[in-house]
Amino acid sequence: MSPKEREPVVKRYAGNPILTRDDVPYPVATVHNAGVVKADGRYIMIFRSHLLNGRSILGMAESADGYKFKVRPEPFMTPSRDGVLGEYEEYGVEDPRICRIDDDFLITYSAYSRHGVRIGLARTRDFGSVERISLITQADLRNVVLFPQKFGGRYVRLDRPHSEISPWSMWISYSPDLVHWGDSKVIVKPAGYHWDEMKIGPGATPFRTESGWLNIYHGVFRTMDGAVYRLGVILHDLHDPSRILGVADEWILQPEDPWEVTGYVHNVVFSCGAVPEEDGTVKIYWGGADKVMCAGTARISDLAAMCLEKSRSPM
Ligand code: M1P
Repeated sequence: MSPKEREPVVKRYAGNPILTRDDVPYPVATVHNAGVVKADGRYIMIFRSHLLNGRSILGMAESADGYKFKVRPEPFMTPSRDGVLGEYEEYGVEDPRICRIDDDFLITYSAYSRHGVRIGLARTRDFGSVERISLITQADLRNVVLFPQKFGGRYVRLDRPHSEISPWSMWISYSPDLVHWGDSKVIVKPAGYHWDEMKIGPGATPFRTESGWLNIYHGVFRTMDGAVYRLGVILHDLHDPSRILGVADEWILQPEDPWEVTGYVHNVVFSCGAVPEEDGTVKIYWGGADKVMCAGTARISDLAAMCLEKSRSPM
């Protein structure tokens, strides 16, 4: 590496991509945008796949080391066919995030239909069966991640409403019961003429560090060759996550490997999951070009330092 080059913040796993459609025992076009948690020493991945009609379902894979995953023979979640959910999941279920609160693994996912995109909330205790709780947004919200604890007796989430007036920004909302949400306010906006200037969205479930809650998010920049999706980091106050301690000025990961540059949608790295480890590192998982799953590691202290030492303005 020449002295001009920055040490990579995220070290890519040498065996990337870690999961592709060839690993899935039913017909799919893609494997991407997976939520991941570590439970009882095993890594559980819930991933999105496009079916061959372009609509998405969720699959599940397990791993002992966080890199070599084996896919379950049957999909984990397919669009509901009944009632209200049948109507709002008609076009598919996408981009799951997993958040453990007590003994529950809560899954937020995008529900697509002719009415737009909403967020659904589902719950499992063992990943053997999954129960839908409710739709938790109106139309045109995406990228909802829950914090893994309550604050002042309320659940907290980050969300990303669509907007034509202001660039698509990150908001925070509160709930007494996980179903009814409100007190919403915007906390981070895209920065003008910056790598995340077109839109941003929360990515992985935020995790606690000694400096604050680390939030790995995606930012989008529009070029003459289409949009480029990169990953960045935001640090939130430990006691009040609406307080932003810093937004790292530089991205932590951009599309570089061939399977990130070219795929179903080219030039995309998009994260829905990260697993902090006891050795001070975090495993970060991302979809490459909306087609494959990749993984890498970063030192948690490096990510926090990027937010604290050289922050761009949150708003
Ligand atoms: O194709 C890139 C991503 O585009 C959308 O993300 P967002 O609206 O947050 O920018 C989603 O469709 C996502 O699944 C996809 O990876």
